[in-house]
Amino acid sequence: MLSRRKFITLAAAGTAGTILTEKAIADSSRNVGEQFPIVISTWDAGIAANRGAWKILSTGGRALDAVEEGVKVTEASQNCCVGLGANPDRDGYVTLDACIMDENFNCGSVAFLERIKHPISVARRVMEKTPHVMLVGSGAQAFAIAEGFPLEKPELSESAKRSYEEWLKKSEYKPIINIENKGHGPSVPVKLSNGEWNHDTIGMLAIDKQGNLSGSCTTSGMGFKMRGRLGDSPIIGAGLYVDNEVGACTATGQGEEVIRIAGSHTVVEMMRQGFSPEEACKKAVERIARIRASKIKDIQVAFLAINKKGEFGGFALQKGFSYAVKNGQEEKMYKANSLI
Ligand code: SD4
Repeated sequence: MLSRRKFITLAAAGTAGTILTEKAIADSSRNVGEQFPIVISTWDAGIAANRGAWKILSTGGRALDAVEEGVKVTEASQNCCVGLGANPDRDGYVTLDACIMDENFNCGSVAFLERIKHPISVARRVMEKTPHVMLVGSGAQAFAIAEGFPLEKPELSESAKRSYEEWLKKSEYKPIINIENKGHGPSVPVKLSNGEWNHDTIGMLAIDKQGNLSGSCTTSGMGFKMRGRLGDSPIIGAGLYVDNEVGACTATGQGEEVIRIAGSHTVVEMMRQGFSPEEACKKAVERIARIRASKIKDIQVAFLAINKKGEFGGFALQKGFSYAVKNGQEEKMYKANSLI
């Protein structure tokens, strides 16, 4: 977090802008150790992912490590929507996108990555070991292999195989609104053996004991997408954004709509202006609804945000978006409000 001394230095240099007042510093200091650490993540799979992150956060670890370990739980779950167990593109290949961002504007991203189990960890290596932010496709895969990540077999999971076969019957190429309990991506929603319905992204935001923020986002993208298609999830500013002086945001839903308004960055800027996390998410959803007015019945987008004080909130275009929260006091699913 911004220390009092650093704030005063920045203010004297005229670079702190209107971000934090003395009162805000006092407020956020009070929250350290009481409300922090905290981790929040999108959809029902967030509960298990948050527990993965909590192992690090509860022992005083860094938010960056927590958001990596947390979403690795989801990536490793063969029954889920994220990682190599997820639905393939329309040519039958699973292609994965992920990004990660820390409290110092360091960020890394991979996209169109095949046969690597933990794209989030490759994204972190891009951030830490290259001068770049983003690697894609065969270049990202070659980098992952050089970094020691095993190349997995090009096999679909049992559930992905079933839904792909079902999808092939009609080969309908149309994004489906993602609503938990109704499914997303496949034309036919697939109920998983653990009782959950599929969707295909997890975004996670955490604040550690020290009050520092980080975020991660990982996805297989929209099920049965066109080969080579990227959504918002690996794009810093769209699927994820972190500003340690203000807050963080992650997005889910139809990535094309999120990219159009640089969604997560927009939400963070709204929080900078003083809106609460939920209000900021709502503003971004309203912007999409306004510019895509003729299409909104066919679109789902949702944002999840947290501010520097640890206040959190989400908002979606359509009903059905939920998110998981874990801190010292609670472990809980929240249903987000929606515009429609
Ligand atoms: C994408 N935003 O690739 C992702 C999809 C998603 O739940 O969030 N699905 O556009």
